[in-house]
Amino acid sequence: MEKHARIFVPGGDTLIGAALRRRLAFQRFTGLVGTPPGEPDLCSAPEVDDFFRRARPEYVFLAAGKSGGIRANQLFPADLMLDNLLSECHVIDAAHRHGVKKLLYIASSCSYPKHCPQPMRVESLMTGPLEPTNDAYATAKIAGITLCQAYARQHGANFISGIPANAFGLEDDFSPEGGHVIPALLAKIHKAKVESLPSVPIWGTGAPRREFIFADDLADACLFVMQEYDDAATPINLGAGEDLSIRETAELIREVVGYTGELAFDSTKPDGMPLKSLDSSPLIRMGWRAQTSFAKALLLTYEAFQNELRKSTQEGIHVRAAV
Ligand code: GFB
Repeated sequence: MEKHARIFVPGGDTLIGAALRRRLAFQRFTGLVGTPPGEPDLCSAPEVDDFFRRARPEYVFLAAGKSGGIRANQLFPADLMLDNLLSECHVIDAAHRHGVKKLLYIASSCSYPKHCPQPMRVESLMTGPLEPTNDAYATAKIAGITLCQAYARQHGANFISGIPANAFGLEDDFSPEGGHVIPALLAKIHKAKVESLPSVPIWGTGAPRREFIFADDLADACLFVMQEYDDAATPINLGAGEDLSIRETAELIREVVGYTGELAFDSTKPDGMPLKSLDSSPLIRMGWRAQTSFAKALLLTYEAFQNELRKSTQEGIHVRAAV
């Protein structure tokens, strides 16, 4: 991928899309096209087609598609599934018709069956029922993987797929209801600390295990596979190898925030997939390594949350003053 190549990151404002744009800029790729707010409406086929005709991207990192934590997936399965299906179909088809050299589709670890041998290998995809709390979204992500494979088979398109571990990071969704576990707990535990609450509710039993990857490391892995991996028939896992229980995760977050209250596990709330650790040995064998320790990534994410809180409080003050 040449430094001046025309690169498009659909979903440029998502957690992963923003990290990708930051990583591309850091590595001095100067040819980004369609960056927000200039990104086309990915749910509109004519807008996507017109954009590809005008901008003629050569490489596409497909990070688009609404996502959310376990609660968001329970509340809005249709919204999440439709947004991901429409955006991936429009972008993948336009990429083929407008001669994109290579496309990387970013899927999700929930694409694996609920009960899957651990660590999860791509051979296990579609070998069993999905986790019910996110089966709609997961089906859309599996459809994206399969559509890339179909374009590769039918048209010889160099469209590869990456399956990331649970990503978190600077541009995360910190909303307690919609966010994934790390941003949601950072926000909840921070609030408990500020308001001196005696305890914080943690959903589920704390027993499920998750493999996490810092979004900036995931972005680096995406650039790596875009340049080094060409097996369009076989998705590649994008993991950093850190797998810990939700209880351990919550305890680490409590430490980062400096909260001294209790963590109250609420087993009436869903656990989701019991285990979600990835076998990323193909990526590791190719020489990629994550650069950010989990502790450092948690700290950076917490700082980003606090900065966002300060900004929204100032805006709040500003808005009140303007009224
Ligand atoms: O990150 P999370 O929402 O998504 O939940 P999944 C991970 C685990 O953390 C679950 C527990 O066992 C939750 O019950 N948890 C505890 C919490 N407290 C909280 C909390 O306050 N908020 C949240 N969100 N979780 C998602 C899929 O599954 O993984 C998405 O639903 C996507 O579709 C994503 O695939 C990568 O890891 O369970």
